[in-house]
Amino acid sequence: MQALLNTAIQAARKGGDLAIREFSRIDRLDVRSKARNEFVTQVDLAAEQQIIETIRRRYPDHAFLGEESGLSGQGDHVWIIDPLDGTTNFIHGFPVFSVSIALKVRGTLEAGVIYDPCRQELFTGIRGSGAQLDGRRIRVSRQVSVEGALIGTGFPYRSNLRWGKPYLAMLGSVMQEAAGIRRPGSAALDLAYVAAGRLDGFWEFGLSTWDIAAGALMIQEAGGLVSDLVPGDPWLDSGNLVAGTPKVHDALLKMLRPHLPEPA
Ligand code: 2AM
Ligand code: CA
Repeated sequence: MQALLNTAIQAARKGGDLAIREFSRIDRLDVRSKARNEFVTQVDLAAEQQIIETIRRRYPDHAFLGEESGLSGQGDHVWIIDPLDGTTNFIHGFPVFSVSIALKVRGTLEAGVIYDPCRQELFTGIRGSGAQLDGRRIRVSRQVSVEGALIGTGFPYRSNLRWGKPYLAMLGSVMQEAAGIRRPGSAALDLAYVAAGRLDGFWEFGLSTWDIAAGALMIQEAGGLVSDLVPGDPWLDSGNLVAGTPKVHDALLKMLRPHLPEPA
């Protein structure tokens, strides 16, 4: 598994380096222009192609599920790739974004890499072997309650706006207890921060598999918990998830679920 992870690390660094090179040019484009959106779409695509090529050269039989290119190939090994998580930040020149790569083998998440090219921080995890930041073991924080905790989240957007009302009620509840709430804009990086103990908990609706696969594995390997925000709605497919240290996870779940709408 370490050899597979090393290839993913190489690919993530390449993708991240490409993004950061282009990031320095984005300031020169008008923030509202269509050209800017097209430019970012091209960066996403180019980064994803570079990541896939790097892995495919080493593992030609593996399959890929990329945010940009969808599913290609088939087999036991599937690489789940978000080449640029935090696109809205990137478009606006806001330096919080990441590359996320996870490996599923016969349906089980086995390894993950999240690379933050702005800070050059590399988060990794292998099932059964723990999680690391730049090669050093990381663990979730020792926080035991939402009171005093720093909680990460993301707001529902467009197709997830149906969660808008319950989400605002949840935000109200968490605001009353937590030391602070952060909404940085790259879900993959938020999850890596939970694994590293920088955030004590996290919740969001409507994420995609490529946003969360690598980070969720890291949290589990760092001693934390990840689970379904909506009962019976598996988090890896629905993207509705709660995560945190074991106690913060449980407390968050208890605080958030009462605000969910009644099932139809
Ligand atoms: P993205 O940057 O790759 O799109 C932020 O709430 C998280 O939601 C990010 O991980 C972001 O990933 C994801 N997301 C997906 N679609 C989005 C959208 N239309 N607007 C904002 N965030 C989106
Ligand atoms: Ca994403």
